Parts: sequence; structure tokens; C-alpha cells
Amino acid sequence: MSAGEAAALIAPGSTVGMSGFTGSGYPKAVPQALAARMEAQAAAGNPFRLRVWTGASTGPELDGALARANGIEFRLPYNSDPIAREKINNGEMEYFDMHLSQVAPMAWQGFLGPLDTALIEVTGITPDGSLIPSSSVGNNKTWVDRAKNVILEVNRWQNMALDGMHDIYYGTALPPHRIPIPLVRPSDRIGEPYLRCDPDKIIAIVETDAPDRNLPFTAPDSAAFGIASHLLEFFRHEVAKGRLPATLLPLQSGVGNITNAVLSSLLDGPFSGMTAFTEVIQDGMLDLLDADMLNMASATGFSLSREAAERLNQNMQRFRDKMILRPQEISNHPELIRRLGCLAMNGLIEADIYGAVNSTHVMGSRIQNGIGGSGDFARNAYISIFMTPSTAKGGKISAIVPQASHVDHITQDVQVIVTEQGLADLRGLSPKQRAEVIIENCAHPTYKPALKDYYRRARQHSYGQQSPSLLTEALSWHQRFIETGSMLG
Ligand code: 0RQ
Repeated sequence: MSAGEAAALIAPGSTVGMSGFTGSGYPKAVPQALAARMEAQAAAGNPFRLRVWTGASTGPELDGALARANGIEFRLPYNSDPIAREKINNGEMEYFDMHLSQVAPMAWQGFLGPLDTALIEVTGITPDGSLIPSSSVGNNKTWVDRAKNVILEVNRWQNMALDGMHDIYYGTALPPHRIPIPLVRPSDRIGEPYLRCDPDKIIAIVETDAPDRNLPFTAPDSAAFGIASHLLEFFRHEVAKGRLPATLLPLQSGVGNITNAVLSSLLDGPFSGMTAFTEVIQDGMLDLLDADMLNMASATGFSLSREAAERLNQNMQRFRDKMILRPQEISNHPELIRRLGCLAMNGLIEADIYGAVNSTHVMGSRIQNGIGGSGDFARNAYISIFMTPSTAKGGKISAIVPQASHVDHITQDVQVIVTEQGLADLRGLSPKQRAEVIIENCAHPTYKPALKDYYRRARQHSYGQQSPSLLTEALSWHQRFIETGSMLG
């Protein structure tokens, strides 16, 4: 049926589980038709909103369109859409930001309430009624299993060579029925290539032919290259010391320019035979696969620039044997991350002098995106690495602050911090030792004297000496930015 007819089947106030993960595999036609219906009804004095669950961020046709129509009452998890971000920060939308590995099991626990409709993009439907997933798997298995009704968007744009690339594991269950997940290498296939779906649940099938909306490629800047070269040096050193194998350990890399630049820098590094056990396959990983330096990448979706998406689409046959897309409860599963010993590399908003990391809230209260999978990986990684330029907003903000204005990753989950200034290896250090290394190696020269001064005075006047702090001053840098537009004052 048409997208408009399918959108009419979604009841006002209901909960919809959508496909989509970092701009790949999200439904494109029905959400836009829904937004048009919301706008028409609002104009007629009869507005309605929905509760929206996804895999992670989607695209402007979904989050952007629904948020613009003021149609999202509650959303989970990770969002990067600017209109939705604005609504959340204005207090017009409730946002439950959660660890991506926990979405499916928490949906099964039931406290989130019932799921009315699953709205899922697929590449195709097999003759026996199984669903061929598209460019992300996300929470699709859970949405299809849990929802009362299913609406499918069959997107002709998706390459049919995706058929067979997925590995859908049906062995998860809530405690006390949990059993170990039988995956011991990133290349292991433990499930089946298709999503099972009860045909009686399917209330609509809509055909589309629309590309995943990907961000244009931004060339890495000098800060990104600086960070990448410090990290490469660190890996070389760890291999030389015998603490990492020459193939490294399975890589996890977050989204964004910095992490992409790090992956690209591995192209010039000495490591080969690498693997990735990660959330998303981005441009840099495609380059490593292309160069045969990365043997295999396991993820839940793609997060590619337009150029890279085009390149993948044209060469899908060649890439498909080196990639596996899994449900996000498996790609991000703590049990597997710990077992495989992943090297986790994620971005941050700010870190404090003791190494607590804020990944999500600007000035402690404005959400940027969300914790995404960074918590799944950081806590369970073999080495948990966080990266950032040492300043933001043209130098008006220091990424290294006396105290983080919001904490996503506690100091125990942060082992390495890298900025273009240098790398702080925090493993085995006490808080005071961490502070000295972070300020010395990572802070920007503009902010280093003020950080040293704060730390020196904290050592003199703090209530305790385990993690010295001046409580009334610790967040004054943020307050100064809010009042003057700069942490420098
Ligand atoms: O904002 O675009 O308005 O200028 O944050 O910052 O420097 O471009 O870096 O794209 O790597 O994103 C932490 C947000 C970094 C990301 C974060 C502003 C900055 C800019 C982006 P503008 P950059 P990146 C797997 C892992 C959490 C989820 C995660 C993120 C914008 O890495 O969302 O790790 N991580 N998932 O100006 C004020 C500061 C700032 C700041 C940056 N200190 N103060 N603004 N910005 N630092 C992927 C998934 O989970 C799906």
C-alpha cells in the first residue's frame, strides 16, 4: 500500500519501534507520511504524538520529520538529529538515553510498556516470508518479535548483495534462562541470515527506493591527525612491550571525524590481520578492509559518507564476506566485548583532571547526542580509550576541565585519554597521578596554567586528598562559559 495508507494504521499515542542505526536502514516513506498526518491534524486542532523507539540515530526523514511535526512525545535511545536535539533541550520531548546493548533486554523486561507497531526497513522478503534485513540490524529482531503489528518498508535502493551478510541470533533470553552466547571470534556466525516474522502480524508493506542519508565526508583536520598519530604510537609501544599482539585486538570505533581519522591512520601503520568487533562500519574501516589490513568487521550497521556508501554499494560482493551485521544487543554485548578484549576508541565532550568522561551533556545540561554504545564498550574493553581535540568552539572551551559537568564514564572505565597535545596512559595510576599526567599531556597550552593552578590550590585546601577538589570552584569554568561565552572569561 502507499506510505500514507500505512501511516494511517498507526494509532495516535501509540509506541512505534523503528529500524535504523546511525543513518542506515531506517524507514523513510512512512515516517514522512506520518509527519504530514501529524501536521494536518495539528492544524485541524487535533494534534497527536507517538512514543518512538529506534536502534540509534536515524535520518532527517524519520527523527527530523517527526520532531519538526512536534510528533515525538518520548524517544529512546541515541539521537543525533538536530531538530530532535533542539526539542529535547527545550523540554518539549522526553528522551531516555540508554546503553545500546540494553535496549532489547529492557524492552523484553516489560517496564517500557507494550510495543504497538514495528516499522522496519528491509532489503526484501523471501518466498517463505523471512525478512532480509537492510543496512542495519539494530533492534529489528526485538521490535518484530514484541510488536502487535508490523509495517515493512521494502527499499529497492538497498543492494541485494546484503542478502546473507546478517547474523541474527535468537538465543538471548532474560534471566534465569540466559545461556552463554557462543561467539568467540568476531567472524563467528551464531545465528541465521534472516529475521523471522509472523505473517499474521504484517499489516502493511510499502515499497520505497530511497538512499540512506549519510553525512558528507569531512577531511580530518590537524587535530584529528595529531590524535591519530599519538594513538598509533601507543599501539606500537604496547605491541613492543608484548601487551598487545601484532594484529592488535578487535577494534571498536565510535562515529565522527576523529575516530575516522584514527582508522585511516592505521592504513599507514605496521598492523595487519586486524579485526573489528564494533557497532558501526565507517569510512576508515572500509579503507582498512579494502587494503586487506582488516580481515573482518562485525557491527550492527553502517555509518558511511555518501562517497563510501556508493563505493560499498558498487563493490558489495567483494566486501560482503568480510562483514557481518548483527542485532545491537550482540554487537554491543558486554559478555562478548569482555571475552574478545576489544580496544574501544570513542569521542568525548569533556574529561576532568581525574579522567571522568562526559560524552553527552554540554555544560552539564544540554544533550549533544547520547551515550550510544560508548558505555557498553568502555566498561568492558581490554583498553578503553577516549579522544578529543583539547579545545572546542574555537578555543573558548577546554575539553579538560577541573570537574566534568556530567559523568557518563567513571574514572575506572577510562584508561587512556588522547588529545592532539598528547596521550595520557592512566592505567594503574591513583587519582592524583592521573591528574598530573592528564594536565601535562592532554590540556591545551592556553588552559594548562589555570588547570595547574586549580590543582595546586586543591591540593592545599581540599577536604580530602584522594581526589583533591575545590567544590565551589570546580564547575566555575562552565558557569563562566554560560555567562560570557568563553571559559577564559
Ligand atoms: O558541535 O557541530 O555544533 O560544532 O560537539 O564534536 O569535535 O566534531 O567530535 O563528531 O567526534 O563528536 C562526544 C559528541 C564527539 C560524540 C561526541 C561539540 C562540537 C560539535 C561534535 P558543532 P566534534 P565528534 C559509538 C560510540 C557519544 C556516543 C558514542 C558522541 C559536536 O563522539 O556523541 O561515543 N559520543 N558512541 O563543537 C561544547 C565541549 C564540546 C562540544 C565537542 N567540550 N563543549 N561543545 N563539542 N566538545 C557510536 C554510537 O553509539 C552510535
